[in-house]
Amino acid sequence: MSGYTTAQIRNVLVAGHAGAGKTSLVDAMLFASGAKAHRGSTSEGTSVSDFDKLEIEHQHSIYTSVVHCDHKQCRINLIDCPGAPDLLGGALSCLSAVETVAVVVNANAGIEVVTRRIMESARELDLPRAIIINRIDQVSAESLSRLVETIRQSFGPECLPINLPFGSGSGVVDCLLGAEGKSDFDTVRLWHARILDQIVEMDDNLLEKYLAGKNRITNRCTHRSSGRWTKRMSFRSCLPTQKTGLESSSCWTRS
Ligand SMILES: Nc1nc2c(ncn2[C@@H]2O[C@H](COP(=O)(O)OP(=O)(O)OP(=O)(O)O)[C@@H](O)[C@H]2O)c(=O)[nH]1
Ligand SMILES: [Mg+2]
Repeated sequence: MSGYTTAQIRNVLVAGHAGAGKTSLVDAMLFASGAKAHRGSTSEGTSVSDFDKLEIEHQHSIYTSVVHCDHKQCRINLIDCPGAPDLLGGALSCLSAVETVAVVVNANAGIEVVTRRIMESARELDLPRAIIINRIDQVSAESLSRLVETIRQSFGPECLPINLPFGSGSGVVDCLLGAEGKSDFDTVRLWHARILDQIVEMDDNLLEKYLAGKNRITNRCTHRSSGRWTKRMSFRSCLPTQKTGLESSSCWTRS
């Protein structure tokens, strides 16, 4: 690797319960970023991350693998961990090597044992966490909405979706910078307002503008302040992998 400064490097642990779709997500990210010309598939035995003979045979990750892709002048190192509870040690031992933990949740199964263990351990280390709700094409908008509420009850009401799904999970709409657009559940405006409320709490200048009138806050301000927000908050997201794999919908919470 060359040409990247330390500030341009992101180390992200991709963890979560077995079958949540971590390896598929990593394959989708490698493809969407252009790191791979073809999208790997665990079920077809062509995954970049699950390349071992046993992994291909069992269609589950057994070993932790490190892959990377480049995005917006950053080198992103992705550490894909096995999600079987017996292999949890693989994920836990990587926590000290990353700055962010992406916790993938299977929308079909909801919060599972490994989800909680990883969330707890990452919180103890004060690591920002992103919850990615995956396999959203397999559930109804109602159950997805219920899952978001369960996540907020379990991990804190500060968890807010950054994107919401639309078109029966075929895509997502941005709630961080946009307040318009259609979603399969709830309005984008509602979640955008909640995110904005949290962001302005951390920035006095922005709070002043906010109190003077919401329309005085530009996307540029929101984006700039959201950087500080992400450093002080944990970051959680929902991300459908069946399309590009890089669209995302996210929630945030205090550590
Ligand atoms: N329908 C649908 N299936 C998915 C999605 N993501 C993953 N899958 C399927 O879910 C199964 C499990 O995916 P993996 O990527 O191997 O899951 P994992 O979290 O890496 O599992 P472990 O390695 O065992 O921890 C595979 O059959 C994938 O094809 C998705 O977004 N939609
Ligand atoms: Mg895997």
